[in-house]
Amino acid sequence: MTADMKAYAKKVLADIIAKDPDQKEFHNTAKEVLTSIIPVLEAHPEYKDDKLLERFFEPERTIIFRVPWTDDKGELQVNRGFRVQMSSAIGPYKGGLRFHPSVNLSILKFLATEQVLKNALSGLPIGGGKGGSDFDPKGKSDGEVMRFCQSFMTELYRHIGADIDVPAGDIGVGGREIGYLFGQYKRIRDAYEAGVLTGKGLTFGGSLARTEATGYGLLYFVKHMLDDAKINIKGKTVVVSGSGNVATYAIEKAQQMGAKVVACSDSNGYVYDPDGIDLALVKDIKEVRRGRIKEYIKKRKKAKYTEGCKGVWTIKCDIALPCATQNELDLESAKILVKNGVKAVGEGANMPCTLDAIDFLQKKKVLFAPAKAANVGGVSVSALEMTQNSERLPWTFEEVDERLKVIMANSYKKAKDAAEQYGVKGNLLAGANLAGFAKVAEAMHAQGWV
Ligand code: NDP
Ligand code: 2IT
Repeated sequence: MTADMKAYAKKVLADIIAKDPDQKEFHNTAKEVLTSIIPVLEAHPEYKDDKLLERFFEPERTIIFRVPWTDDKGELQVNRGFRVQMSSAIGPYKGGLRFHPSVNLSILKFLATEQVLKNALSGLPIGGGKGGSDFDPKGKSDGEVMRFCQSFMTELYRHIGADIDVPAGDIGVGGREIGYLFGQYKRIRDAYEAGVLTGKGLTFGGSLARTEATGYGLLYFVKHMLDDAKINIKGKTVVVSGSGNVATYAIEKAQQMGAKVVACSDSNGYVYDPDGIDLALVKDIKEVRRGRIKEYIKKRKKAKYTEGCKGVWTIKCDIALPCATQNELDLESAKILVKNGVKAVGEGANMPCTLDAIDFLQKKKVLFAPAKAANVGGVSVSALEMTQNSERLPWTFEEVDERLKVIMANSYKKAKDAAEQYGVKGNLLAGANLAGFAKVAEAMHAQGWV
């Protein structure tokens, strides 16, 4: 039986690669998931007849569209827009929009697949999707971003809805972009359908604590993992990559928990501050002025800036939190972290560690918190935002934060228990894949061959 299901998974992976040979990021996700979930297939041989894996890795729908917009000089620009509606097995498609020049179908299929499993782990009724554009918001005026968002929504609106598909933010898409997207959606639909997007401003249906949710949730998860290993986070040295939404609130919660965060970065380079990162300064540079992290050293004399983001992992730390982007922590970086005595790695970004880096960290007994379980806080509070929109009642910050804590505790427990149940004790990545996949597969099986 084992050999049978292994052969089935292997064939599915080979077919995925043969069908779309250029989609490297998607192949990586498929490989990561397929190597973990064999025990679920063995427990359910009927899934093979269902062609469950073939269906799981084939998006229900992929939408690709033209996004023409006018820049401040009056010149026409043309970008490409995407929405990958991966799975509606357990709820409406749910997942962020990414605006970054690197965006392509492979990256979005990888992110959408991760989202399906992550959303299953959230315990909330949300399916999985992801979208975005190769538009680069960097250096664009507010007017240009607004016109881009309006054009993007002029196509996307027909594919989304509170019970259909609910986009939110991701890299390059924050409160400003969601505001512009919502305004255009409302204008086209001529109806106030607040639950169509999440991450909205607090004056028009947004949820308190959504901004903080991913970073805070990551720390709640990491703390459970450390507690189990009898490691106290207080006084520990932390390195965070990125300085965007996830990184900022990971730093904030780590500091509140008594850890010392000594570094953060952006796509140009990283800052090391031996006195601990001044978060108010980071927020002012990144959230208010939309500047570069390099500017940090103008105000903090002991801090040092280094060009290139990979070097951030050469800083000695107890806990490393990659919160920028995929594949940013590779085997070489993992080896340096281990040499420097790292005790735990928690993924805030989606798949920031390469597969060989994860393998190495796990072999060296470094505690490893996988993205799909550890960064589920963001999408979970998005789902709570949908709930508040449906009941037309806003909740307090404390109420949302309390629910977030419960969700993160459950996500940790589900990954841990599934790992134990299926004989891979301590491997939270395998546990997260097993728990997430088991739920989605059960729903797919129950709904027949669709
Ligand atoms: P932001 O756009 O707010 O921040 C992204 C940060 O990462 C910035 O500091 C950016 O630097 C840096 N970055 C982006 N691309 C690269 C790159 N190619 N190389 C190095 N650094 C890079 O995005 P978020 O904080 O929202 O997202 C960060 C990660 O977390 C992503 O992987 C996202 O998918 C994931 N995530 C986000 C959630 C959310 O709720 N927002 C939820 C769960 C996961 P620069 O300023 O130079 O662009
Ligand atoms: O990767 C993610 O989970 C997100 N970008 C958040 C998605 C959401 O719908 O809030």
